[in-house]
Amino acid sequence: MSDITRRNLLAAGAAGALAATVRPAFAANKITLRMSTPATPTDQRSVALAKVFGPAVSGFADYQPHYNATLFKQGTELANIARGNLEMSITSPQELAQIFPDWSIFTAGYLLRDAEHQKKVFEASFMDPLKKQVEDKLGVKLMTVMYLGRRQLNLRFSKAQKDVKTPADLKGVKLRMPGTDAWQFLGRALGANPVPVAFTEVYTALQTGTIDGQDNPLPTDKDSKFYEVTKQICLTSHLVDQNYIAFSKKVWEKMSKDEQATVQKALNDAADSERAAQLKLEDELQSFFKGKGLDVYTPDVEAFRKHVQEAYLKSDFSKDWPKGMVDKINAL
Ligand code: KDO
Repeated sequence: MSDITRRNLLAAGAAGALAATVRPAFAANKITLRMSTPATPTDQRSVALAKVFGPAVSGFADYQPHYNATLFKQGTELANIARGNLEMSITSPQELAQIFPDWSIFTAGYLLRDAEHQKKVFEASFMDPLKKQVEDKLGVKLMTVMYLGRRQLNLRFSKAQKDVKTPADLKGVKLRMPGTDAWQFLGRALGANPVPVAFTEVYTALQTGTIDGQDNPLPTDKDSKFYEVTKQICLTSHLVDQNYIAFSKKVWEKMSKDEQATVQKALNDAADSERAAQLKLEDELQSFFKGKGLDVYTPDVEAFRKHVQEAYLKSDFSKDWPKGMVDKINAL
């Protein structure tokens, strides 16, 4: 993102945040909560929001999800919330890092250990200044953390064609990564040749061979049917991937205290149910993919960990990380 785009966005966010007026109690009209995501309607995050969040707030809000990036393109959702065009999205540290460089700490491979560690980190008090900065400067509240899962390599080659043991084996492999700098860097840190492609175009890019592979957690590989157009899953577990529910601060401030409490609880409940569902799927899916004829195997994960961690520590990204934060994260 250019400096000018970033500055315009921050100005829009700050102006939007000032404009709120509280809704009267017993307001007749429901609040419209449009949520835009590139995720499918059957993705566990979408399911939990539709089944747990939507009904819980239906007394005062009309939850309207838009899937498959049909309302806004992947990566433009935060800007649209800041400008007052959208109420909710499922955002990521990679998107936040484009605007706030210190968020890039959460885009680093092999930092978070698992789903529980991820939740503890999001709820830790050292996160307060980072969340506040997003609220004050962008007009976006980060409400809760959703577990997407451990990202794994998923390639068009069989293991016999390409046996990935260490980062050196990914040399020249055209690995699709989402289109931000932080994602592209992770692809390079893994040893591959990263290519940016929007999520909604990944299946076709795999099918036509525009890319050699992609990385996503196992539940996403199943839900988006990537197993139909690939031959192996290499279990690198290089990123314990997380998403945050982004919510318009302007809309939040229009709600009564009771409504705010209901929204917060409903999102926490949705995230808890989604996390349980996603962990269960991760446990079950290796055998599903094997049944579909894919090679599923574990490489030398320590070799990947070492390579990726060294790449981050030497990078410009780590210069922006808040002092002492890696140690605080590791200590949790
Ligand atoms: C992806 O584009 O690979 C990714 O998994 C990145 C995540 O941060 C998240 O945005 C997700 O896509 C989308 O919600 C689509 O499932």
